[in-house]
Amino acid sequence: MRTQVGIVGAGPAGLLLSHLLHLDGIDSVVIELRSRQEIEATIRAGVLEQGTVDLLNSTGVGARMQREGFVHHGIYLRFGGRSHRIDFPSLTGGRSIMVYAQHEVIKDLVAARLEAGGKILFEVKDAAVYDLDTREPKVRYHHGGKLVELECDFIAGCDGFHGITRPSIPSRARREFTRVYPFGWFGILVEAPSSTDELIYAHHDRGFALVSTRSPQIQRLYLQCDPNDEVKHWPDSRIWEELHARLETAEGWRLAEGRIFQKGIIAMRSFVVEPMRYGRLFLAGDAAHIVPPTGAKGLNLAAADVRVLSKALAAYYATQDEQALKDYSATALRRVWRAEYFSWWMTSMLHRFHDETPFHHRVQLAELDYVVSSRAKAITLAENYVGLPLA
Ligand code: RFL
Ligand code: PHB
Repeated sequence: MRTQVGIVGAGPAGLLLSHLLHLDGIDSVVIELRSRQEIEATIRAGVLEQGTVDLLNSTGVGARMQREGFVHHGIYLRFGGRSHRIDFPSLTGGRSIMVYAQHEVIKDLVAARLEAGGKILFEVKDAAVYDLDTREPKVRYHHGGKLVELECDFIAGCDGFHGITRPSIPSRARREFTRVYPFGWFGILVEAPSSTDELIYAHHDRGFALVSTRSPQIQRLYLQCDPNDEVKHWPDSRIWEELHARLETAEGWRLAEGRIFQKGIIAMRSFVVEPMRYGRLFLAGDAAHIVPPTGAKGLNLAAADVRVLSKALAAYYATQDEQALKDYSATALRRVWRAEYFSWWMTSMLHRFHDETPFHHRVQLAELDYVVSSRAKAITLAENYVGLPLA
């Protein structure tokens, strides 16, 4: 079997890359470990930057998001028992964000690819990539009981943080940067009316809490927890007690409770590999970098990577000029490191650290106070949250 671009992983990075390449007349095959049903049901991100929204709209896969997603014009920072709104449009020249779940984006991209005759192979086993430093890189895998070799011009490693493409780069040819945080997030989905019109990021003595949403009927809530804790230690009553304590305000705000139908614990890390290329293998999305979810940047970075990569591949096929491909890693990494910085900053400002001194706690509160009272500092938060320009 042969294709122009072999794509490992049908997450947002792999599917969007395949879609963008198709619009430029470039053939690709996507191979995915999991079933279609599974990838379309995995609960992850919820916030799309303006640039991601614009990209989905301008490439014809935004119609359902426009109908069913929710545009938010700000967020609340809550600390010291009070809420403070950060207004995005007035701080960023009119930009906003969209609340639309990642698995809905996945459904839209899978449908668009299959409708256009695109090839996505689900439930592929034992994927491995070979001959990366030659002009004929290959992907080998088992599919439907058969061993398949896929010959490619290029391979895109879009297989997430635990995938096989990044480790296929010889260790002497990559450098990795890691920070593991001493806490995790306990995330729940709840059947309840929303308690707020916009997301609430709360700093509290007992730890961070976040109120997000999926729809007027379904709410998404998180609270800072021990990363090694287990879901079984968190009966519903304990979750509500903790959320109420961390979110209550002097103004008497109340969190609406409801039936909790999903619980999970998420580890928090910052990670980058450099460069994002080895020979004819290009890494994109979580395969190349991870951010803690506090800045809502992971999915958006994946979209930004594949936009740069698809343009570089299109330039190569149009003119045989490899310059944009040579620049891919440096171009993508510049944006990646800025998002790494923002996510690290938001995480550091809002969470309780186990080795924190009372001094550190006061400094966090002073920084939050500065963010909500200085236009300059508020712009720093707002322009990063709505997303830096894609170019
Ligand atoms: P993904 O989504 O992990 O997809 C990788 C795909 O590759 C497949 N795969 C393989 N396929 C074939 N062979 C192999 N050997 C394979 N190994 C793996 C996997 O099955 C999978 O389908 O990576 P991608 O495409 O780079 O996308 C990245 C995003 O998923 C991620 O950054 C975001 O979910 C992060 N994130 C958020 N990002 C945002 O922009 N806004 C948010 O609000 C936001 N909230 C979040 C988040 C991530 C979270 N979790 C669970 C980590 C909230 C949470 C709770
Ligand atoms: C979510 O809705 O899942 C979500 C929102 C904002 C974040 C992280 C996750 O910063």
